[in-house]
Amino acid sequence: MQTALITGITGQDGHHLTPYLLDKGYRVVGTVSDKDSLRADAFHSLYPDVSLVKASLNDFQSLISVTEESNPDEVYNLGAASLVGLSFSQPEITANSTGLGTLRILEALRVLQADKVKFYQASSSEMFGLVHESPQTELTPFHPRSPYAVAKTFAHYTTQNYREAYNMFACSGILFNHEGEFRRHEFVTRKITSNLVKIKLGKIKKFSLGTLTPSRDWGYAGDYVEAMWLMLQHSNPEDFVIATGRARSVKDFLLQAMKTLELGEDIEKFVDFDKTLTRPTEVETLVGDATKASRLLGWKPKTSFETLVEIMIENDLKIESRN
Ligand code: GDR
Repeated sequence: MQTALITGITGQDGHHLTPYLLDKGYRVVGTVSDKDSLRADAFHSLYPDVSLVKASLNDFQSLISVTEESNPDEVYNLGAASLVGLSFSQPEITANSTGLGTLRILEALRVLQADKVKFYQASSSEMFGLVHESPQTELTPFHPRSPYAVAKTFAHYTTQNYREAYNMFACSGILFNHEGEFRRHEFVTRKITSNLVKIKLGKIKKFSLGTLTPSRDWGYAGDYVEAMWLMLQHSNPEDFVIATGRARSVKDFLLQAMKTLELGEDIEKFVDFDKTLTRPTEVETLVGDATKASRLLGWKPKTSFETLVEIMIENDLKIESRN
């Protein structure tokens, strides 16, 4: 039986990757931090077969212990301080867990001479930032625009360096925005779907957003975790862009969600704008070219933009109708 160790398992991607790996017959071990006990309990009730172990990307010793004890075949480093906007007010916390955290877990694997372990790093399209070309590929230069993106870029290059210096099977998936029913409410897509559902049910009248103009390449998280696994089954450790190839603005997402809920097209009726929700340096448009993943891994996104919005709305309708 293969063992997978997942850092940050209680996050969105952990919720999708865990059942995917359990279905394939893996033993799954996940790290949770001390502060996460509520999320850990909720996760445990969904997946009682998963072992949850206390460990932190900020604590090298805990990473040594969890790696030694779980003896994994594959490590998925999904843990990070993942809120881009928040990273501007918490740059050091972000650099520590998102950047140095990756270094610590790679170093734990190196020190333990776990050189047969395959390592997946959750890299981010945010690294492209102020884009040098469109669409972005594995060869597009990085130009990070937030403390979060700077930390992810450090982690990306660290993964590449451990691959080259120590011959480790270490690779990065450069994932563009991926959303779904497990998305946290702080991210714009979930903020939109959950608040529009509350409006539909008569619980609130309006909500606030920062800006409608940025565009993102939005896919479904359930499709993207398959790409993570495929990367670790590939013959060589390489980096891959994972994206749908289509950019839509925050406004497009909002209008699609309003359409799904039959709320019309009058945005101002439901949305206020709040400057404090904007970022000092914004990333205007990201759109990825996943040709390499399609060619070498046979990976393609399966879920359309419209279906993604529907999945999120239906999930929020279920939750909000219960409360
Ligand atoms: P992002 O996701 O920064 O792309 O990073 P987010 O949903 O936070 O923002 C997307 C775009 O929407 C704009 N926006 C707002 N964002 C939030 N959160 N709240 C608002 O009120 C709001 N109004 C407008 C943002 O400015 C931005 O342009 C996500 C995360 O999952 C990262 O961890 C991951 O690495 C990348 O995607 C790929």
